[in-house]
Amino acid sequence: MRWDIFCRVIDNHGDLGFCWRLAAELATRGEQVRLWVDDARALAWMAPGGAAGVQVQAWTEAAPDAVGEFVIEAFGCDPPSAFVQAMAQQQPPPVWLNLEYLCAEAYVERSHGLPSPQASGLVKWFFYPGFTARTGGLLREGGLLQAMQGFDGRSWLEARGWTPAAHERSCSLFGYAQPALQAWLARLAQAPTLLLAAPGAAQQQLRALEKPAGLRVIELPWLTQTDFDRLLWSCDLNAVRGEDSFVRAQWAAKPMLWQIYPQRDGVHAAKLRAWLDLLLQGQQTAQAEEIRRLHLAWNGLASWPQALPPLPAWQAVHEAWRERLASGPELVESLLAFVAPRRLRKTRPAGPAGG
Ligand code: TRH
Repeated sequence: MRWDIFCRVIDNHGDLGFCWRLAAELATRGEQVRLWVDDARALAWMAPGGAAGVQVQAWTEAAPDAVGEFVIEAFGCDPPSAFVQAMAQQQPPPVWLNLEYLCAEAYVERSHGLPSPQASGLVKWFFYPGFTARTGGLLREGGLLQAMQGFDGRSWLEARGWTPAAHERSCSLFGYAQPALQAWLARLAQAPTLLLAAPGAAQQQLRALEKPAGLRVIELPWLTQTDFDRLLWSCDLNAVRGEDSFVRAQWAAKPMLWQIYPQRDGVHAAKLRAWLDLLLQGQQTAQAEEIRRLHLAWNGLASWPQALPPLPAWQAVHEAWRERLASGPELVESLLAFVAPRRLRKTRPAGPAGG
């Protein structure tokens, strides 16, 4: 089947990073994908080899020569109107999905799979990724968990010259600039640590900060998505951000800190708490509270604890969480199951209703 995926790069790299993974995974399962994107530059480092079955197309307002059986607009990005007109003229019309941002809040279960009738006569379906059985789930490529199991992280780091000394632990950092960074460096330096700083705002901020004794910093270049995953598998601790690296760190199941994308109206605080509630559900231990507090501190929502939770206990929380996630829905499988029965429906007659 042919899929058209639309992606607008709003800022940073998560919009394209997620859409690329989705496109590549659909193609791995034999689907043909056109990825329409308004700024594909980051693919040069994220996915320099491309993927068989995925065609990257520059976003255009021109009418398309053809429309696929399935159309995904990522994160409500509004496909061009000429494309939507072409969709409305196709019989049967394509199944059109708005694939939303990842969020752990309860509204996601209520909204997942709802139809939104459009003025064009088409129906747009809301499709939500998520962490629970009543959502679309998370992207998890076939073989991902097995690939991690046999992976020798130390050799991988060594081969790149990012070797932690025998007494050092390793921590990756991919983040936005933020006031809490200095406090995090102080907590990290309580034990000898090699900090592997990914490019971007946090790496730049780091340059100007005082490095406590016990902390060694290496600045990384942009890695391919595949290598970025391997970095997360290899480190003892991962600090990630946004949406896609956040998901990948959960699959890596090492102790992790999530820097949520900060929103001006502050709604990100509730989103962070909703995820922490799921992660720590049923865990009454002191470590669970420490993990919660650390996340709140990292996101500027609480004061800092004196020290980090012991890494083995922290890791056990994430291993248990990964197991729960792995028994839940996988995003591409959910998508395929969702669109199949909707494909042969006719458009509703064009009417005045908008949506
Ligand atoms: O870059 P992000 O902050 O992206 C997003 C966007 O800001 C988006 O608008 C916002 O809504 C969303 O966050 C919540 O973080 P994210 O989502 O982790 O995306 C980064 C991508 O870059 C991800 O696909 C991993 C990839 N990456 C690499 O491939 N190599 C690298 O070296 C690094 C550091 C990242």
